[in-house]
Amino acid sequence: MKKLFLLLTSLTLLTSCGMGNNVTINNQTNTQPNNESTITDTSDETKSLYEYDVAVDRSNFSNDDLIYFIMIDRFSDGDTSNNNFEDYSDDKSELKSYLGGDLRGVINQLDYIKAQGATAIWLTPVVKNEPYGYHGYWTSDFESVDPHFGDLDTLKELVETAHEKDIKVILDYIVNHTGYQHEWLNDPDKQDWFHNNGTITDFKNDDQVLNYNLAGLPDLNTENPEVKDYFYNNVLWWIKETGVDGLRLDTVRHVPNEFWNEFAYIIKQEYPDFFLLGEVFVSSPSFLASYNEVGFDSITNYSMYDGILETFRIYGDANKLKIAINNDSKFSNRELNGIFLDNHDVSRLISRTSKHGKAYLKQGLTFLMTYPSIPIIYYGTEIGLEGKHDPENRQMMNFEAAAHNDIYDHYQMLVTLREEIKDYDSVEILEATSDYIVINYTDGDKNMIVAFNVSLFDKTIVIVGSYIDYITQEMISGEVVLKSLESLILLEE
Ligand SMILES: [Ca+2]
Ligand SMILES: [Ca+2]
Repeated sequence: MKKLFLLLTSLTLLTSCGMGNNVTINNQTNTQPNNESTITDTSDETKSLYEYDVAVDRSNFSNDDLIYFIMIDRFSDGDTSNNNFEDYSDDKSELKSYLGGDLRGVINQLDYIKAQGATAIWLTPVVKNEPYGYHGYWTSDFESVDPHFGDLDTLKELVETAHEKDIKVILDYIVNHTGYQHEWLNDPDKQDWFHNNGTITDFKNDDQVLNYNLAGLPDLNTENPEVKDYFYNNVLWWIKETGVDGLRLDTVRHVPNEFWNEFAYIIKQEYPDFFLLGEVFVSSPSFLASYNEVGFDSITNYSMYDGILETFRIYGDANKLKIAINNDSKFSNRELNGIFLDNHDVSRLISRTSKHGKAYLKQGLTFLMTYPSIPIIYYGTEIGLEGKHDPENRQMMNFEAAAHNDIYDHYQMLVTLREEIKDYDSVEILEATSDYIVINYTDGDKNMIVAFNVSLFDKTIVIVGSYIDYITQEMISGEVVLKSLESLILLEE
């Protein structure tokens, strides 16, 4: 087990700031999230900064992992008794209502999930939501499981069963906002738990990004020591109760770094190899990389996502993928970043391009499954589930569609390949034009060449050395035709 490394200098810094009496946690009182706070307030919390040795892999994840991302309500309905509530609208014809998926459904499908090469699942928030909060991001109660999805015991059973199958579990956790109608809004004692600044209108304005309402959702005052205490205790309670292995932190850039820094410290102090994946919905690689120093092990790599989008589409430009790969050097641990083709906030890749969606999806999957980071596969992407904007990108999973499905077959080929290439962690771009890109990976001994032609015309590339085409098992050397809209995976003999 790898340990959390704290730089001695940070401890000195804390002491010199008069903060020797910083965070202390009493394990015994963390059994309920609403217990009286046990985290000692500091005199000047906003200045606290715990430094992490970001070069050290300190989590229980590596780039051998693959995360399968599940929107609980849209995956599998394993318990029809929790589908209908009088106080909710469960209209199955309407994508903005609950459609019946639940934790039991996830448990039932763990073997399918495992067959997708998954070593971990990320679940959309399990917490109780207000009406129409099928996605989980409109919290009405931070301390209970949404009854549409099951209960705490079912969640514990899910984690236990997943662990038996060597699948880790990541919960989605929100501290930036509550649902629109949260009861705290009407509590006279909690008026200073919110910023009350109105909705964000300018995403270039840092004050607005941090302190205004995102999409009108009540923005929590995460500088308020009471709010901090609440969430620091709440998160430890969820981890302890459920035994999950990691968290995907929602809307990270809308909450101050000081909050996350302390949040990460408090978790890692008790669970040193716990995995923290930060959702930072920004393209700048430098900005994304800055979050490693805040305390996140892994960042959703939207810089790479942009490179993928601009490459694998009609009239795409493979130079954009080259730029994104080069920008990955800005991260201190690129290999722990989450890379993805799509998710619940963006169009599915297959539906984004005006033509040849299937071909570009296959190429995108090939890139994702060979590049040395952590692939995040959004449920249904492996079968070519379609959908543009929210909520069309959140259709119900179709397990039957895996049969006679060339995208699924392609994906399964990649799952097998990925097992064989776990040590190919070093990346070099051999050639890139707007039409195609040739990437070399090595394990220090042998090479693997992966090439993509994103143009509508065949191209010829030259391979130096002796290789086997992974798909056809043919010997490849010298000039080779890279067919339009196809990829090549070549393993050195
Ligand atoms: Ca159900
Ligand atoms: Ca905020």
